[in-house]
This record gives sequence, structure tokens and C-alpha cells, in this order.
Amino acid sequence: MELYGYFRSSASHRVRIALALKGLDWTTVPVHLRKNEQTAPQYLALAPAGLVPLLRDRELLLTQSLAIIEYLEETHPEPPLLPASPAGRARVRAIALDIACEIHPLDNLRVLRYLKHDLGVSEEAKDRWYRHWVETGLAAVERTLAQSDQTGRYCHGDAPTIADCTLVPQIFNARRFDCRLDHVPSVMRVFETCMQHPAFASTEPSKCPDASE
Ligand SMILES: N[C@@H](CCC(=O)N[C@@H](CS)C(=O)NCC(=O)O)C(=O)O
Repeated sequence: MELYGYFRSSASHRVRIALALKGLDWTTVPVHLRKNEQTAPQYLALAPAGLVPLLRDRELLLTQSLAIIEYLEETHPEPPLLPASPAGRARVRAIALDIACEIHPLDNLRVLRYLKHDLGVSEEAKDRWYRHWVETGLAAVERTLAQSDQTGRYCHGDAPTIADCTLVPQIFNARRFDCRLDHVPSVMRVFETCMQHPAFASTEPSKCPDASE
């Protein structure tokens, strides 16, 4: 399999974690977002939305990180990244979506560029926007984790799930942009647990073949 992505992309990071958790091999195909390689015609021919990640599995081209992870889950069921019960699966997917839909899109590169270059928002205001959505979004995840006895060492129970694949990249991202994290102790406890796991430790941005800067 080939994973088209960018070392700092949270969505690419989610898929790297899932591939590693499942013990699968993949080749990295770097798509440099700062150089706008995601909007090059050759890339748009593969990924029409112009976003990373893209996973190529033989002749199959897959986009959207959570759809890719669910594809991996269905084609390589072991170890499972979703719980067995429908209710557990719904909870895990909800946590993943609380991050992937409610936090991440607001702080995407193209959104920040639009704020700055088209709307004339200052650098300082742009950073405030960024931190606001990360900090309030993670506070919601914190309540979800803290209020439920289904939270274990990981977001759901004592094994990693799709929720953890989504949470860990968001924390790397939050740290990079100096977001507050002292208000989310359960989130950070789960993050630290994840980072003890080789699949999480080996796929962090600095370990990627295209890591730079
Ligand atoms: N919902 C998509 C989000 C993909 C996405 O937004 N990727 C970002 C990097 S994390 C990207 O390609 N951004 C390019 C840009 O904003 O121009 C997914 O989960 O795959």
C-alpha cells in the first residue's frame, strides 16, 4: 500500500497509526502541503478533493482518513479498532468525529490561509481562532472521557480504537500551536498511554520519512 500524506497532517497521521496498529506495511508518498502539492493536477487526478491522505491499495484509491481506517478495519480485522458492540462502536465513532468533524476542519491549512489572505485577519487573530477551536473542542472530548465508565486506559476500554487514532494527532497539533492542555487531564492521560504503544510512537510526525523543518 502507498500512503500519500504529509508528516504534519493530522489526517495522514491517523491512517499511519491505524496501519501500524494492524501491523501492515506501507510506502510513504510525500505530498508537501506548504508547497501546495495537494492542488497539483497530478494529485487532483487521484484525490479530487485535494486533501491528504490518500491510500492506494493496488488499483484502489481511497480518501478521507476515517473511511480509510474503516476500510482497513474491514479488510484486516485483527486487531480490531472498533469494539464488538453496536453501542461501543457508536461511542468510538462519536469521539473520533468530535475531533475529525468538530475541531480539525476549522483549523485546516486552507481555512487558515483564507482567514489570513482573503479576509485579512491578522496573524494574532488567526492564532486565537486556531487555539479557540482546539481548546473548546478538546474540552468537549474531555467531558466525554471523564463522564463515562467506558473510558479505560484508552478512549474506550483498554485497547486502542479509531478514537485514539484520531485523538493522538490532534494533541501533536495542539502542542505545535501552543494550545492550552491543562484543562483536559483525561485526554492527556489517554494520549500518554497511547504514546507508550509502539504503533503510536513509531508513527509520530518526527519519525516520518518526509519530516523536515
Ligand atoms: N476529513 C479529511 C480531512 C483531510 C484534510 O483536511 N487534510 C489536510 C491535512 S490534515 C489537507 O490536506 N489540507 C490541505 C489544505 O488545507 O490545503 C480526512 O479526514 O481525511
